[in-house]
Amino acid sequence: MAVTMPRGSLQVKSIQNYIDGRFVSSKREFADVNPADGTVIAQVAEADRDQVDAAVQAGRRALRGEWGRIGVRERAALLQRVAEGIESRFDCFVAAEVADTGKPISLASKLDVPRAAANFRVFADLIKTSGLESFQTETPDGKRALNYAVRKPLGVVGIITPWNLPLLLLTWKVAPALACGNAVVVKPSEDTPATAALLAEVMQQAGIPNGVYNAVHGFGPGSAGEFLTQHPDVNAMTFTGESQTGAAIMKTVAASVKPVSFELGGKNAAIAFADCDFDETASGVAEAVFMNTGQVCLCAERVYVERPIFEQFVQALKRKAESLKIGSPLEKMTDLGPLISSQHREKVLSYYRLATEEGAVAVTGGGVPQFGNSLDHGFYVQPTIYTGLQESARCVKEEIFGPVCHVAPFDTEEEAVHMANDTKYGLAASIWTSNLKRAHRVAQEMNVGITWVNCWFLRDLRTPFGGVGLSGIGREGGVHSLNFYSELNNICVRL
Ligand code: NAD
Ligand code: 6OH
Repeated sequence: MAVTMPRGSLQVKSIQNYIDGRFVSSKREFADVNPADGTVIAQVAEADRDQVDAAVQAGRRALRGEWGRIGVRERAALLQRVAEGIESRFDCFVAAEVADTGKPISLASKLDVPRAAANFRVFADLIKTSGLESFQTETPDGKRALNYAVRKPLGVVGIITPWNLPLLLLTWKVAPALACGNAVVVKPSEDTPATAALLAEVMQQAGIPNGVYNAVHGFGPGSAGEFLTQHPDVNAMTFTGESQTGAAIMKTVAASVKPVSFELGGKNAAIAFADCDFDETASGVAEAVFMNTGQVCLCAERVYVERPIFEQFVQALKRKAESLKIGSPLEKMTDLGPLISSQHREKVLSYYRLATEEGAVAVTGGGVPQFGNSLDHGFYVQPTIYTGLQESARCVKEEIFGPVCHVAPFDTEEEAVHMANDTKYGLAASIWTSNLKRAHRVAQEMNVGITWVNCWFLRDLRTPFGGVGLSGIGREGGVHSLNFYSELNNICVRL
C-alpha cells in the first residue's frame, strides 16, 4: 500500500515511493503537513539517488517489455480504466487532496478530481482518433514519393509538478505521456505527495504494467527533483512550477539536450471595459482573483477597469472579497482555505507589507484572519484588494500567488492593452466586454498563451495551453501534448 489510512479517519500516515510496481520506503522521511491547522498528516519516504535511478531503469525495462509492444487501442483502454479507477475512489482522492493542500472540499470535488479523470479520458480518445499528415512528393525525375510520419514514444519522461493543483497538473502530463506509449517517473511537490501515491494504486489496479508509472517523493535541489532532472536515461522533462525553478531545470538538462515542456508562473491581467455585463464581470473577476486562495497560475493579480466604472467596480470586488467564507476546507460552504505552507504565507504577507510601503491603499484585507480555534495554526491570509500603485511597483510586476490583486483604472483601449502586456510573464488574460469587435481585437493583442473573453479558466482539453516569456516553453493540450510526448519519424518512400 502506498498510503495507509487508519480506519474511520481521513488521516494519511505513511506515503511511499512507487517503483517498478512496488511501494518502497526510503532511509529518509519528511513530514507532510495539513495547511489548515499545521498538523503532520503523513511521513513521506524521500527517494535517494539510487531509488530515482531504480525508477528510471524500471521505466526503461517497461518500454522493452509488454508496454512497448501493446497497441494504441489497448493503451487507450488502460487509460480509460485509470479514469474509472479515479472515479471509483473519488472521495478518497478528494480527502487526500484537501488534507494536503487545504483547498475547500467543494473545489477539490468540482475541479481537481473530475479533471484528473477527464485528463485520462480525453487522451485515451485522442490517441485513438488522431492522425498525422502525409505528402505526395514530386521527384526531380518526374516520379513520385510518399512522405508520412509515425509517432514513437520519447522513452522515459520525467514529470515534476507543483502543489497548487497537484493531481490535476500531474495527470495533465501523465495521461498524454502514457497515451503516447512512454514510461514516466513523476516527482510531485514535497508539499502534496498523497494523490500521486493514490494514483499508483489506481494504476496497479487498472493493470498498467510495472515500471510504466513510477512516483518518487522528495524536494528539488539535492533531492529527488534534481536527481531526476540530472538522470542521463531520462529522455524528456516536463515541468510545472515557478519560472526560476524552470530556469534551474533547463540548465541541468541542457547538457544532454533533452526536450522540455515548461508551464511556469504568471502575473495575469483582467481587463474590464465599461460596456461589460457588470455583475457577471464582478463575479468572474472575483473568481479569477480568489479561486484556490489565489494559488492558480492563471489567477488575475492585475485588474484594469475602465474609468467610468472604476469606483463602482472596486466596491463590488470588495463586497465579493468580504463575502467569501474563510474556514475549514472540510466545511461544504467554505470558499477560501489556507495558503499551502507557513513559508508561502510569509512570502504572501511580505508582499502585503511591501504593497503598503509602495504606497498602496488596502481596499480590504491585508492581514491574517483570526478564528479562535485550531485554524489559527493554519496558514490563512485575508483576501486582499489594493489600489493606488504605480505600474512599476514590485507588487504589480511580481507573481505573489495569493488571494490578492491590484486594481487600476484606464482611459483607452490602447492604454489597457499596453498595461496588460507590460510584464515579463505571459500566461493568461481575461477580457470583459459586450463589444464583440473589441473583444476579438484586444484578445488578439494579448501577449499570452491563453485569453478568455467574458469567462476565466474555462477549459477545453483539446486546445493549446502554455505561456510566453517567463510563463513557459511549449504548448500542451490535445494534439500539442501528443506532439511533445512523441517523436515523429517521417518516412519517405520513393514510389
Ligand atoms: P516550485 O517551482 O517551487 O516547485 C515545483 C516542483 O519543482 C516541486 O515538485 C519541487 O520539488 C520541484 N523542484 C524545485 N526545485 C527543483 C530543482 N532545482 N530541480 C528539480 N525539481 C525542483 O513551484 P511551486 O511553488 O510548487 O508552485 C507554484 C508555482 O508554480 C507558481 O509560480 C505558479 O505560477 C506555478 N504554476 C504554473 C502553472 C502553469 O500551468 N503555468 C501551473 C501551476 C503552477
Ligand atoms: C495552474 O495553476 C493551472 C494550470 C491549469 C492547467 O494546466 C490546465 O490544464 O487546466
